[in-house]
Amino acid sequence: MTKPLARDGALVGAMLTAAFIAVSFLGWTLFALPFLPFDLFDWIARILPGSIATRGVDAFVAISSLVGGSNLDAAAKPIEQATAVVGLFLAGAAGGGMLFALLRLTNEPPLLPSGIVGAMLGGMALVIEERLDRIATGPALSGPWVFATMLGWGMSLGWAYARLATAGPQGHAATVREGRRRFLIQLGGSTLAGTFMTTLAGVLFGSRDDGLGGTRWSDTHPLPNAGARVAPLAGTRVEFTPLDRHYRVDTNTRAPRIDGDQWRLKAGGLIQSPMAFTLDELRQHDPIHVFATLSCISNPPGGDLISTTRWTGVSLRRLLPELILSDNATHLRITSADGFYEILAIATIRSDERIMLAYAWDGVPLPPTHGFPLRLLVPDLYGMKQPKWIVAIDAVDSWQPGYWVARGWDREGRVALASAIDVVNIATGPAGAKAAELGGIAFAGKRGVSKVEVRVDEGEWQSAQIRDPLSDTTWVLWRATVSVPPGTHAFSVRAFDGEGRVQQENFHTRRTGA
Ligand SMILES: Nc1nc2c(c(=O)[nH]1)N[C@H]1C(S)=C(S)[C@@H](COP(=O)(O)O)O[C@H]1N2
Ligand SMILES: [Mo]
Repeated sequence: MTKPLARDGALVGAMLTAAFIAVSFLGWTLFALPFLPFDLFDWIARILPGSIATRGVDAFVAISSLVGGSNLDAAAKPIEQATAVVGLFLAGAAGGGMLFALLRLTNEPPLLPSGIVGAMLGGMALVIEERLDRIATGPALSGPWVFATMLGWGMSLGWAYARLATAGPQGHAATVREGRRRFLIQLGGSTLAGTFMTTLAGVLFGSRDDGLGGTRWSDTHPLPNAGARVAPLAGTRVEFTPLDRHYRVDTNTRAPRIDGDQWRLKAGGLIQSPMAFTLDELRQHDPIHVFATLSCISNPPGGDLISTTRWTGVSLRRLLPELILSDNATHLRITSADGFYEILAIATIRSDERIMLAYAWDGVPLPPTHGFPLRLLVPDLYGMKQPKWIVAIDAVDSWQPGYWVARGWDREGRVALASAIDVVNIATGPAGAKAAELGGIAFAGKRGVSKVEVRVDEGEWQSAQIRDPLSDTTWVLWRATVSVPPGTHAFSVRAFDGEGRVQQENFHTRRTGA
């Protein structure tokens, strides 16, 4: 018997891993079973040392802007998901090679050792899924499914090894090679067809519910700045972001799914006695509504990781008395279902009634991707400080770094002055004179934007008109008209905040000509 090569193992591993991914995909889309490629990726992202994790985020933002231009948001998750799938595929090919190398060392029937390897990998997969809380919160068969698919992967490799070892009449090198070639082609053909069919079935029959049902508040109400004097220049991004276009950033290739009936907000730590709130109990408090712009600290100048909507929830300041805090409590530690957490000073909560536990946006419940059932909203801070999928609040007696702060990001997370040019239109007037119309946004958190200026190339800064914002915690839309000589120019923008400070860095520049 001539033993199959490690190289054959890599090839078989690639084929069977593709099939494995497709079958897992089907289980996920049809039955919400754990999807190992994504979960493995999320787990690795979580355990990586902070410096590598933050560099990874920067790399993903850079790749997303290469692929999506200023439509970072649309590109980001698919790129992350593709990386997860391709990564597991490559690992599967390498694993197949290693398994064949291992099988070559023994003369045992390959099914037993490959079954043991499959079972070991299945056990590791179970531990990872358990860490991510996917087994307990998933459907009943989540654990057996993860284990069985992994075991199946290992044993099919053993089976393929046995088939290759006995391909063709023994002893004739040429016929053995021919027999192996035929087997590999057959296996390749059937795994390819199987992968294609299961993926297609998953795409066709999987539920695609984005959880944004119901009548939106904005469908039936005028926006608070409906009477604003300055109209947005056509081509400027939408002032009130449609919910399905609100950017999304989190450390999960797929969002945690929480059962709203089972869910409780647990309060503990330095409070009189532990408490638990149901969603309905939170909804029974007088709601507050805040128009706020949320931005990711990783949003590059001109990027779309920034959005604006109307948030609804319970003001944390009004909820504090119910918790009956101990005298030494100084901060709240807010924990999410995905292991994310942030620390918020109680003094900060007392200083701003708009800080809320939000359960709705634009009049409809939060969807799973944006934090269902409950998230924190702090109007002046970057998204990194605002946990989604909140499960617990604990009063503590000292500041601690939050999830991203522990990984090296800004401690305070207050939004910096930001401005962007969304559109430049150049028109030729009488006598060949050219005028450029520009429009865009500027944001300074609750400091507000007092002035916006634009310039052409290295020319003088010229002031833009500012449209009344939706509230004093949202971005402003601005527009400007400037005259330009013929040719291509670099248009830049800068903003001033309500305290008169001017933006010093991260200028957005667009180069265009006519
Ligand atoms: N639980 C949890 N909350 C989270 C995150 C996360 O990874 N996990 N990411 C934060 C970051 S970095 C941002 S920018 C905002 C984005 O909120 P959005 O996806 O609703 O726009 O969520 C924040 N809340
Ligand atoms: Mo973020």
